[in-house]
Order: sequence, then structure tokens, then C-alpha cells
Amino acid sequence: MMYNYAKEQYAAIGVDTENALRILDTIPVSMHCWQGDDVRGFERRDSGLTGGIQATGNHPGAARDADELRAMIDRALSQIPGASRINLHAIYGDVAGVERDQIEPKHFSAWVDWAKERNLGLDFNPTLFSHPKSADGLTLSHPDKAIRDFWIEHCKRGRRIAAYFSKELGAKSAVNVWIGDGFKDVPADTLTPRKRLIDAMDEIFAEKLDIIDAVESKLFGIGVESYTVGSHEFYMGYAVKNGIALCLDAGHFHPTEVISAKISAVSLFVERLLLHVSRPMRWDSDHVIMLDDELIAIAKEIVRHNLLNRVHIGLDYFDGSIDRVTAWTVGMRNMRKALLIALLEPYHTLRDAEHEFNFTKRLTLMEEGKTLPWTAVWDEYCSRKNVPARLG
Ligand code: RNT
Ligand code: ZN
Repeated sequence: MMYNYAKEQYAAIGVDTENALRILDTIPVSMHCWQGDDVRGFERRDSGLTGGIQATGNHPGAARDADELRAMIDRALSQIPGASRINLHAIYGDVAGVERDQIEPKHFSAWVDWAKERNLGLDFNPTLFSHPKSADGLTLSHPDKAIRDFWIEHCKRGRRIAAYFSKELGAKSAVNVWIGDGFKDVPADTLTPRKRLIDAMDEIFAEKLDIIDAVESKLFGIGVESYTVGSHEFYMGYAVKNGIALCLDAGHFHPTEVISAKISAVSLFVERLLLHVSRPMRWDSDHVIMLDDELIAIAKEIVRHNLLNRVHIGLDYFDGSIDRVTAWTVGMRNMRKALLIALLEPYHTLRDAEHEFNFTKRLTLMEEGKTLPWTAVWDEYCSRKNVPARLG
């Protein structure tokens, strides 16, 4: 059998494939609901997607309501092995006609019932874009206190909804705050909006709740090319100072900058990291994640440094040009494949060789590792989990 052969091959380099599969199966990956409808949501507002992000493509089949979205997610999950969570945005509750500063747990009870039946955890994101009160391009850092307060209230309520998820589903819900605040052209005052944002966040995070709070930085957006209030340095400082989680989105840095290179450094200063695994193509284009070098590097950094309990892996992309269920399925499976490849790495041997300055051995082992039969281990995993080993 292919798997037995693979098991022997890995045993020869000191890797236990059964142990790798055991760990792999328990790593939760949070699937973003917004791939299912191109980030439109169910407010029935028709203001279009704003905030410097863009979903393109007109493949048929975008979810029109929550039942359709959940049915699509079910189809995706039936082809994804291992532990999944579902990541919701505030606009995906039963919120038609409900203002954002009025959202409550009851608007999300259908999601909770559905998640309970499937033993899924839920994560949450307040939605600070695609709204008349974000039309100036500023939300939590807006000079008008009434606008800031509106968004502060939205975020506070979002955190309470996440606490409700934590309680009902028995697993801590991660709440990620991302805002598109910034300027298209070169600003004069880069400081004041950041001060306002600090004050707003201090208010938002004041209530102690059983959730994981995270803040997500960004370098630029469409129409926000020059300056973002919530830059990497800004949120890194805020997260360190306030003991909350930092969210790193793979598409939010300069084109040659990769988040895999940041994980170990950040892990020394923040207790928890949230990842938005995405694939930027020349810009923050949010393409479906491929099983590419960066995805494998991200997985390896998490596994090598024992960060599985401190890094929350979530996906973040929205491609409207292909079948949306397939977009989820391919991306989620790729994330798990990358984690499997990482778990099958003889890390301790590599590390020991490096510590002894035996770079020859390190290179040889790393290169030989690339052609070991990890696909046979993947196939075995899929067959044990009753999902297809191959798609298409
Ligand atoms: C935008 C951020 C943010 C969004 C989602 C919809 O650049 O990555 O995370 O993609 O919240
Ligand atoms: Zn993101």
C-alpha cells in the first residue's frame, strides 16, 4: 500500500506519520464566509463593496441569503478533512434593515444553531466598510465624534456577539477588527488619526470578554494608496502594549514582503497571532490560496516553533470568477496540505544540523524532504476522514 511505503520512508528520517496525522486533524482552520457571496452580506443595502477592497468576477451562484450560504458552506465542508471553524462578518447575520450599531446575538442565532449541529466554532468580524458612515474613508479614526461613536458601538456589540459564540459553542471566538481608514493622497497629518484610533480601540476593548481580540494591519487599499491609519507598526505596538492578538494578512504588505518571515519574531512579543491566509497577486488581490512556497513556509513556521496553540489560522480571499464552493474547498485543502507537509518535516534533525553549523546536511535534508511521498499520507488522511483524496 502507498501509505505503508510512505510511513517507512518517513520513519527512516525519524518522522512518525501517525503522529503527524493526529496533530493535523485537530488544527482548526477558520473558513471565511465571505467567499460565498463576494463580500456582499445580507443587509440589503446595495451600497456595494467599499473600504479599499474589491471582489471581481461574475461566476454564477453567489449566495443570496444565509440559508444559501450555509448550504454552500456545507458542500465545501464535505470535501475538507479535519477541524474547521466558520468566520463571519457582521453583515452576514439576519440583519436586513438592522443598523450596524444595533446588532445583537439574536441576529446570529441561526448561525449558532447551524454551527452546533455540525460541531463548528464561529469567529466574528465587525464590518466597518460598505456603509454610508464609512464613505469618507475614515471610521474609527474619523474626526467627527458621532461617526467614531457609531463604529465604536458596532465593534462593542460585535465583541458581545463573539462572546455569545464562545459560550454557546464552547470554543473561544476570535474577533478581528479591520478598518480601511486612510488617505488616497499624501497626508499632512499622519499622527492625529492614529491617536483617535487608539482612543477608539481603548473604548472597544475595555469590556473583558471570553474572546480572542485581534487587530489587522494593512499597507494600502484601492483608493487608499498613500496612508493607512492602522499600519503594521501601529497595530503591532497596540497589540503588544494591550496584550491582544495581532492579525497578519498575507496580502497586506509590500509585494516582496512575506508574513512567514514575521511569525517567529512577532510570537516573541504577542501571546496570540491571527492569520489571514490569502494570496496577493501584485497587490492585495485576495486570490484563492495555492499550495505554493509561501503557504508551506507559513505552515512550517507555525509547526516548527510550536505555535499551534497560539496562532489562529483563518483564510481571507474572495474570487468571484470561479465556482465559490470550489474556491473554499481548494483553499482549505491547500492550507491543510501545507500543515501536513510541515508536520512531516524532520525539524529537530534540521535544527540540530544548523546548530552545529552543518549547513550541508541541512540543505541536503531540506531538498530531499521535498520529494518524500507526502501525497500518500494525504490520501490516507482523506480516506480516513471520508472525503475525496482528489477533486475534480
Ligand atoms: C481587507 C482585509 C479584511 C477583509 C475581510 C473581508 O483588506 O483583509 O480582513 O478582507 O474582513
Ligand atoms: Zn484580511
